[in-house]
Amino acid sequence: MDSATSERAAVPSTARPSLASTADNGLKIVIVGGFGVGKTTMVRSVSEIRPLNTEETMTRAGEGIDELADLDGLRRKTSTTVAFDFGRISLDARSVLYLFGAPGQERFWFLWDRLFSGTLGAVVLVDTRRLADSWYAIDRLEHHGTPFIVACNDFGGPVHTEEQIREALDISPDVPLVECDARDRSSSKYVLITLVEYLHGLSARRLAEATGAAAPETAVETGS
Ligand SMILES: Nc1nc2c(ncn2[C@@H]2O[C@H](COP(=O)(O)OP(=O)(O)OP(=O)(O)O)[C@@H](O)[C@H]2O)c(=O)[nH]1
Ligand SMILES: [Mg+2]
Repeated sequence: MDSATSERAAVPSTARPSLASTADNGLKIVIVGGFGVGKTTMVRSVSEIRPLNTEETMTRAGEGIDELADLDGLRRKTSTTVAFDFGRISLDARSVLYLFGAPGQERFWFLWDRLFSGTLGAVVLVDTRRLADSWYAIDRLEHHGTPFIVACNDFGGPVHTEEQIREALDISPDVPLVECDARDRSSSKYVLITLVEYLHGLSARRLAEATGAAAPETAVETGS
């Protein structure tokens, strides 16, 4: 692999805000999902540092996914993630998310289990035209006991009801399900905030169960 650096960085390379000294709450978040659902796009759109991407030109090893080239949004896709994407976003003065975008092609799935190590939560990015492509991601997250939310990326596909999507993905009613446009920073940020609030709620509930106390309401500040 000759380059691990994004050629299409979300921010100019000169704009690299240093981490606030008050940031003492670092959370590792993984963005997973099937081939070409927009994982790299989401890391790029939301990262406040120039994201690390490990994109390589798709080769014959991509055979078997060629039929996807007819789908809107994937026609011009010529590269694929071969290791992972990395980015960072500060949610508030204390909370920083370290974002890892997983590779989507099946031949790189062996990397996922390593990527999940130390992960507090995950976003399962979904193209609603290809819901079954997300099954493996959900299966692995459940295997690892990693909490996740589902974000339906807007490829202009057929509109499904929330119930239809939940049923197709076989996810519990507790798992947040949101819509997004991975190309849009504020939309991607909303997805991440939804995940962090979900994680806060889960840990508050676990603490309350352990101590017998009522779980407090939790919310994350949303600076732009
Ligand atoms: N229409 C539309 N296109 C999108 C959206 N998000 C991403 N795309 C396009 O979809 C294609 C695939 O996006 P990627 O970010 O490379 O997807 P990926 O999940 O990282 O792909 P792999 O790493 O190869 O699995 C790109 O051409 C994007 O420009 C979206 O919300 N809407
Ligand atoms: Mg990618």
